[in-house]
Formats: sequence, structure tokens, C-alpha cells
Amino acid sequence: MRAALAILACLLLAACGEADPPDPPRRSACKGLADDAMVWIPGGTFTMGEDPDYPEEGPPREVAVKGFWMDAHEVTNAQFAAFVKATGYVTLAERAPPALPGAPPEMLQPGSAVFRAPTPDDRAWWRWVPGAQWRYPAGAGTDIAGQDRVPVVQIAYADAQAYAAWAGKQLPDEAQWEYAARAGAPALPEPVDGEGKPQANYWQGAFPAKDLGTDGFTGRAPVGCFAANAFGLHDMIGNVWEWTATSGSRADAGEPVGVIKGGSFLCAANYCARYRPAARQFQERGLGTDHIGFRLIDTKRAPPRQD
Ligand SMILES: [Ca+2]
Repeated sequence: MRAALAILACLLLAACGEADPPDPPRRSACKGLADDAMVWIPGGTFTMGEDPDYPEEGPPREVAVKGFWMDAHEVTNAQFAAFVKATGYVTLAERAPPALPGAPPEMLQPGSAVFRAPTPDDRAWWRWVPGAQWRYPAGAGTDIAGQDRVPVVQIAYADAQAYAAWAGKQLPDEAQWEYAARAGAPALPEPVDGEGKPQANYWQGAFPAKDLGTDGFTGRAPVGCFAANAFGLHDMIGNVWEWTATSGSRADAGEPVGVIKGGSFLCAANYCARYRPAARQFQERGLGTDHIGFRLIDTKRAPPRQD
């Protein structure tokens, strides 16, 4: 956490970007997926990675994955609220941050990193917002009332692991996640259909100036608003980044980093383009943001019966 605070500025370069609350024309199409919906991912071999768009990607290599169950959607606010109610768990963003020499006063208070569109007077994209946590993803005045079906965010790696332990499941490793996201299909450079229509929640328009919201959302979307992939998984691409159990490496990080996958509603073609299954980013495990969530797998549950 300490190092995460110290290098918040790096997020300005490393991540992608949010805008105003969404006016969601597609919400009527969102599927009412059951909280506990999981789908069976049959084992197989796939080509993981691709010729790199970014230095940390690739090279492509053959990887075998055993079958496992996976959440059909990202963990929602309602699900995380049930976990907190049952356990009293307090997320990292709600705890007092470590004192950093020379840290501005606001960074001595519990809070987290929040994206805001830059202005001519303030070009920073990410800032520390006291009070930002899963119940108030962008700080005071941004509560999650009425957003039960929206993916929970402001989740640090330890928070996701705590939820997983309670739920009796696991975070996927990167190979499991990428295999599931690909679902046997060739990777697309951008998640659009043949007519150019967005098939995931990401950023249309020039980042970070303006999200046109062509996909129906300019922020997080409720789970299940976009078609599932061939395995029956929703929102593997876009909406929110998802934690994996795989560790990463980043020279400027003073604390362990983990691989996050899938990109988010902030990923745009002109800037981040990390809405591809092979894309990966190394995130400080002590720092959630308002565009990182997670989903879980179950490797202990028996495969479905083959009748
Ligand atoms: Ca969007």
C-alpha cells in the first residue's frame, strides 16, 4: 500500500480513463444473471499471449489448462455486501494508509485512486480521493444505492482473496483467465462486431477527453449487459479489470504487483487498447481503483455430468 501511494503518478501513464454517470440505453437488455451463476470451462490447450502490442505481452506459447468452473459474471456490489455483512471484513481502502514522507494531507486518510477526466486546469487522470472505497467508488456522494448488479470496485488483491476464502473459491491464474476469455475464438483487435458495433463495455471516442458511450455506458455496466462468449462468460472483456492470482513484475513498483486482465470501461482504441484477452497490466496489489474488480473460479467442484 505504501508504495502504491507513492507511485500513484505512474497510473497516469499506465492505465486507461471515466466520464459522467451513464445514460444507459442498453440496460433493458441486461440479463438478470443469478449471483451464483457459474459455467464449466472445459480443459484444453490454447495459444496464450500474442505478438506484443505492449512489451509485457507475448510471446505466443502453447499452454494447457484443466477444466474448471468460473463465475459467469464479475462479483457484484450485492455479492460483496453479503460477504461484508457476514464477516465484518474491512477493505484496504477503508483502513488508514501508511504515512509517506511528504505525502499531501489527503493521502494520510483512508481512500483510494479514482479516475477523473482531465481539465485544462488539472491534467491529472488519477487522484487520491479520501473516502473512496467499495461503497463509495469515487468518494463521497458516489454511493452504490441501486447498483446491486454492478461489479464491485475499489478492491485490492487481499480483499479479493478474503472474499474468495469466504466463498470457498479461488482467483483464476492468468492462463485460466485468458483461456476462458478467448473461448476458442480468434482474438479481435477491438471488441466490435462485423458492423463495428461495440460488443463490450469500453471507451469509444478519444481518451481521455470524451467517452461517447456508443456501447451504452460511460462507466461500469451492470453484469450481463453484453453477450456472453462461447463459454457463457459475460464481460470478460471491458467493464472492469479483473484480478488474477498471477504475480507480475514492474520496476517502478515498490510492492508486489499482480496481473490484471480484460481492460475496463476506460480502455480506448486511441490509448490503452487493453481490451484483448492477451493484454495484461501489472497492478500494485495494495491498491484498488474504481475500475478494478474480480471474479472467481472453482477448481474443486466436480465437472458437469456427461449424460
Ligand atoms: Ca462504455
